[in-house]
Amino acid sequence: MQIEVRDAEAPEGFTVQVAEVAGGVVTWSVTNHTTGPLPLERVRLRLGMAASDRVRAFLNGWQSWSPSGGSVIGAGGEADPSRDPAAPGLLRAMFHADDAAAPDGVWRSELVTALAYDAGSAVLGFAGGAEHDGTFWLQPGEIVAEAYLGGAQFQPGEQRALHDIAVLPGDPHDGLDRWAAWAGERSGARSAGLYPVGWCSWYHYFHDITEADLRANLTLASSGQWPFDVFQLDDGYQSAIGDWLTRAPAFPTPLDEMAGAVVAAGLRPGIWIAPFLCSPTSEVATSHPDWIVRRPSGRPMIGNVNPAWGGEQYVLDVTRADVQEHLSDVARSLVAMGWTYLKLDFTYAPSFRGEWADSSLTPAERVRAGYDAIRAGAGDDVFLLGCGAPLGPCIGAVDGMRIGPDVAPEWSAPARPFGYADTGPATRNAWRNTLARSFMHRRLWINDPDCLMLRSTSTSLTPAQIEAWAHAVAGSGGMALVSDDLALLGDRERAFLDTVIATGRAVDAASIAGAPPRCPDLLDRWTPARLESAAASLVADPDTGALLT
Ligand code: 9PG
Repeated sequence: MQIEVRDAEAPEGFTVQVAEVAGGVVTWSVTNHTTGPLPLERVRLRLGMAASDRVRAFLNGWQSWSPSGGSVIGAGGEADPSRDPAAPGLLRAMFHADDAAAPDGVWRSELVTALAYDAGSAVLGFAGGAEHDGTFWLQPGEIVAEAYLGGAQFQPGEQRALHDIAVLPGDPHDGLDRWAAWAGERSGARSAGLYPVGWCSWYHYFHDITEADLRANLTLASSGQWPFDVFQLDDGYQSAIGDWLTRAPAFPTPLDEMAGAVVAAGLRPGIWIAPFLCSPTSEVATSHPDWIVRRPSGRPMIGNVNPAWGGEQYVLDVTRADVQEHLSDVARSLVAMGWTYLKLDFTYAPSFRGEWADSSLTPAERVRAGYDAIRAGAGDDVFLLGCGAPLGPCIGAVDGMRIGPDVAPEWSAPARPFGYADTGPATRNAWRNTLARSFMHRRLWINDPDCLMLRSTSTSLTPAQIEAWAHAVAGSGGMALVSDDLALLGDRERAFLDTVIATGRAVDAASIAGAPPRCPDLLDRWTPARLESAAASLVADPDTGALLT
């Protein structure tokens, strides 16, 4: 398959240099050639490919929850979700790097893509994403590689190197593995940690978690009955979004004592924070109004709207030195209390368009600055789990990465009036990304497919769906966290968990040894059905969750 560089496209005042096309790697940079400062949204490289009416593609989403799967570029392919006229701009900004709606007849894949058509197949991928995001805009006969800089200010004469782009002809599964190994290496991936097994409070208790629930589960988890290392408290303990060191009334015990109780039970304390968000009524927002970034309109930036948190949530300006210090302090304090596993959620927010203190940074650099501040406070040994996180900017920053939407006690998501249905909490949505992104495991980080759901009551998952999802978690080699009230699980679930973990460990070991799992039907359908590895083989009907082997 021939892919050649046709030409580069840059806005007035900028020039793109394509310095080298060698060994399948395109090296490029961009310069502000004027005598004044200029903002840069994006530059593009047009790559030609042999004409073909129908191209099958792996479309990768931008952040943890962005849907990823196989589609057809051209007639018959499901359109990019940004084309839904009901989809609000906030969701486009939340689920894509470039918040522009896709043009008619154009599809996008972010950071990496795999393509197959009449004349051959290839994988294209950026070397990383810490300096800017990367989007492939795809249509039959043309691939446009876009470096997204989101309006970053360039000084007069300033030149910036852009992330290299690998073009890897040949088998798409081999290509994805080679790309992930290369990008991980180039971006200093932290992918060598232990296989995490544990418990998480979210998917049974959700926001209603109390200290009493947590302690009841800790008692069960510590009784030797369960093979857990990590015991992770999720959303619900905090006094407000943004105030991570003070507690809600349902959590009377101070956080350091709570971590101590987890350690005393022989487990590693984990805790959830959404470090870049804050509630308008939080202590952090009311005592530091200048820390909140403004939208171009001058109003405070809204990073998420969640009724359970009291509605709109603001975004901290992670480009300010004092905010970075605050983020480091929060992480340092939690670690000093004993919480050595931090789940960092809703971390897409610094990529939103706004009046950031340092206007020279790209959206990707802002996200990374936030993560780097947390790492600086947490230290090198703490396990950082990215969630709601842009993939590219986080390679090298996180130890674990959520690679899909939330599981739920149901298989399919209810329809939503505002589009992006495939991002909603539903086990089927988690399944899609877990299979489609399995090649990233142990190359870019440790994959977090999201939690196992083992209970047979307080759920509308059928026994077959519970089993299919557990096999997907195991077959991906990714993290294995249980998220049920442990009192609801009996000997059968306990024995099943043992087999799931044994398989998961074997798949993980094979991934480390160089043979990660593969999704053979990745390019054939939007929601794949198959996952294969040296240690496990899985086929299920993704519409029903019924296992087929
Ligand atoms: C806690 C949860 C859990 C879960 C995370 C994340 O689009 N949304 O509004 C949206 C809300 C919640 C959500 C994902 C998306 O879940 O993935 O594991 O930690 O937050 O609130």
